[in-house]
Amino acid sequence: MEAAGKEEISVEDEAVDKDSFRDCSKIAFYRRQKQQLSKNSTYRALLDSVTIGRESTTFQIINEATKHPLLAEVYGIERNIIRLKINEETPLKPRYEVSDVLVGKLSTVRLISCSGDTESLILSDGKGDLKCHITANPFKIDLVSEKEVIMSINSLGQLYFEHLQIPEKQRTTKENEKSTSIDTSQEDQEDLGLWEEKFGNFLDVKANGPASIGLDFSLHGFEHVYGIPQHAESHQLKNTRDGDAYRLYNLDVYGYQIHDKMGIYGSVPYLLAHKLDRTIGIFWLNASETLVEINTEPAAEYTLTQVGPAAAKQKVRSRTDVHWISESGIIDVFLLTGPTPSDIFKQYSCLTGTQVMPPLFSLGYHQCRWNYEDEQDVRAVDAGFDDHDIPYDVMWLDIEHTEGKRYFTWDKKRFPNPKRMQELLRSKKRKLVVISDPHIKVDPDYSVYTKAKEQGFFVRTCEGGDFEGVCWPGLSSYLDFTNPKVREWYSGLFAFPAYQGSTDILFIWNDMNEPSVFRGPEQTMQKNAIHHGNWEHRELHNIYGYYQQMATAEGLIQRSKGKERPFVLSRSFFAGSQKYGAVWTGDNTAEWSYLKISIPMLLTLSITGISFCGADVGGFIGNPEAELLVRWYQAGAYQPFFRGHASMNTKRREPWLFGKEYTQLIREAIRERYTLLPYLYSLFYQAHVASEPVMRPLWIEFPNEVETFGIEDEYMLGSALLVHPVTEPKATMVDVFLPGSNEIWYDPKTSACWEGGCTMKIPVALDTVPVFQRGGSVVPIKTTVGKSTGWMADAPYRLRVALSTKGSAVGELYLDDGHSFRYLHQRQFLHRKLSFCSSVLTNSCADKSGHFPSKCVVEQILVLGLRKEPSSVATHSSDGKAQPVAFVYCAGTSTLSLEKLSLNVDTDWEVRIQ
Ligand code: NBV
Repeated sequence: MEAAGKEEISVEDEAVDKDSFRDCSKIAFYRRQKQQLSKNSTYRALLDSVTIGRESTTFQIINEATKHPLLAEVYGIERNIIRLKINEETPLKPRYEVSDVLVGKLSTVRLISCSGDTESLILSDGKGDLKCHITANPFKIDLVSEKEVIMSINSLGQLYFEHLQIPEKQRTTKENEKSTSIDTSQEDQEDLGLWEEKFGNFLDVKANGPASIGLDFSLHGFEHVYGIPQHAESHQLKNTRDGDAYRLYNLDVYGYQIHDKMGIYGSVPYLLAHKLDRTIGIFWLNASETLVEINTEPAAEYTLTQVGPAAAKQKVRSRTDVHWISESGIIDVFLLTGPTPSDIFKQYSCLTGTQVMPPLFSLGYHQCRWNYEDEQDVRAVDAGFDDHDIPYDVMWLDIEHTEGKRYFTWDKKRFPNPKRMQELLRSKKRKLVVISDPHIKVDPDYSVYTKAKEQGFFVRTCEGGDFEGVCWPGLSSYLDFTNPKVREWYSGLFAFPAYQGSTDILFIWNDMNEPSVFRGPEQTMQKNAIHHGNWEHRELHNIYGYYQQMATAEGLIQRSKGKERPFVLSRSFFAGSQKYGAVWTGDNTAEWSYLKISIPMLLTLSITGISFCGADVGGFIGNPEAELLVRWYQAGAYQPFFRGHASMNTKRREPWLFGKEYTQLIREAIRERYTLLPYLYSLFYQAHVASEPVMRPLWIEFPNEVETFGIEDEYMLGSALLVHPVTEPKATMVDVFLPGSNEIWYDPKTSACWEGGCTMKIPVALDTVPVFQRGGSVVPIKTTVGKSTGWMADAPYRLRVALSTKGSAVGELYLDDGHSFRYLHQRQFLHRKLSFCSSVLTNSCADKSGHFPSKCVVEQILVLGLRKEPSSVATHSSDGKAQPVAFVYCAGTSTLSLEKLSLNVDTDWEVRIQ
């Protein structure tokens, strides 16, 4: 079969066909749970069965109606995390448990019983600040921290567990009597999709029958919940009472609709809740299709029936109920108790890992298009950047670069000499990223196919043959990345001798890894396809793409013999994908509303561990008008992953194609990004070592200000910069909320300043990007930009010191070689603390364990908010030498500027202002 062309999938600019995707009403396990839960069956914990072990406390839970026993395990995990596992006590066969997501062996904390009888049991972590109150009948757990019930589990009685059963056809009469787990009449069996489920022309035959699970969590005092990407939705999660639940099911939804709760490309089953004095999280470790219902009840005051002379009032705290429902697997849930946002980030990353430290080049600008036609085209686009004095770091090649969509090959006509092309890029200190999808063309002459086939490395059908589906190359089989042997083999394909035409400047993009299967149900793989270990695809659907990115990253590390950091962009992802690289928001559209929604989408990814994220600049589908393109570059320049991309049938839109004025505006935006790289790279280091997201919703930085909890049209980049991208056409004014009543904010361009705690009307022209520096911060930037990050290693720094109301500021600078693992293994890095206090700016070492010789100097210092004109300024080196320096003070703007300095970035010094 020939490669699938346009006729296989429409790449026209049309809205997504919602009928090809399921909503909740079409999802059988959802319908079943709704129906069964309404029958009020309860669970009882048998607390006389409790075993308190070193690692966990276990006890039985029994369904009062069916008498089926479940086994609950409660673990205390370091850093105030509770893990609750519930499984069948004796399942017919093992149920799928997600492996390879949790990092290392979790350090458990022994839980001790403080009090208990057959009706209730209190477990404590020994320190006394976290307790689990278990009530036997009906079964419920209250999580108590500092004497406050923060969360109740199963208080709404939505614990649900479908026990594995012997398939009907194989049952004896006796077994038939026993299989009472689902209470249904024969007629609605089909409707409930127990053993078979229809969707359109697709029939899902379920070898294991119904196996779904569910549980409710009531979050007391919480009205603001976030997380569970990926949806093209607002940052703050909405009530699902009157509509569909949030769906977590990785799907290829070309031109997805915005403000929709359907599942798209990736899933992180992790939800955060925040209120004034606490942030908590629920991590539901399950990789099967999952639905999340949310219901928030605001605080209320009720007047009780008048009994005496005065009516009694009763206050009810606000509450958010979260109901998780998964198609299969077990209940394995981690309850993160904060209390601060920063504790929550650490707790989550100690489970799933932190953001991998990216190579510096990958924080530069990426130029992509489906497709750059041939080597000539690549050369011309590359030269275009130089001709127009626009920096960029990475050229991207989409699927057409291959021989008939056979990944790891090159189209010989278009790219006759890939190494020559890479040498050209190398000479410009630039990189190449090429695509490698998980589908492999069925072709006996394609060695990747034949070798994988020979070794049984493809996902199989339930009949036992290799699964074949249609994708870009035509008929294709799909590598089973859940198999460690397949991953190892796939990693080996990136070795230089194996991947002909590749060099060490080539990096990888994993697309279509939901996986996307044309003509498959919901354009993905049948749920009854079979993976390694005989697991059905339904068990692990959401983690398939995660495993491909894992194997790809590993392959890039291996090809460098463990020396170089990889860069892998993946469309699909799961909890923990941050360990392997970057993700993006898929096929967005060139419309203002998509530019706007990119902010909440990226904020949600960022707080669920995935800091390295971005959205296609310009919008993938359709043709952005020049103004939209400019605004998108301006926004993208302040987002973690910055890539321009466009679909195949769109007009060319390289930055210089819209006339001089627009070229200048885009140049400005990209150059601004490059000057900011030292700050951004330092933020990535913090994300890597301290779990702090790079891009942060305002509520993270201002957790005590209710006004910030719902804001999603602006955000913080690190703790120092507030960014409010312009997302409306023809804007002349934007309303910017500057938080913090004790804060002061500066416009670094004009040095104007505002007190925090109010919304400002900021006039904007097309060249305005509303960015504000928070008083009290030092932001290190570069004074000059080069053709790419590679040319800027020695470029001098400018320190932008923005003083707080108290006249102080603090910041940091992290730097290393930008590409290797020497920062990790040999501690070759520089981590400096930059602080301004009592009129002295100090550069000191933030981490003495690191060493990295740098020729770089701080050349300029700008102090914003210095109220008094200095009489003198002098630099003091650590050996006591003082040197006066020239300065310019502007009383009108209260700024002090020092230029032509030459202060080594890697040595201690002070700048004293008198
Ligand atoms: O490989 C082609 C495209 C790619 O450019 C885009 O970024 C991906 O999200 N890919 C999807 C497949 C085709 C989409 C119609």
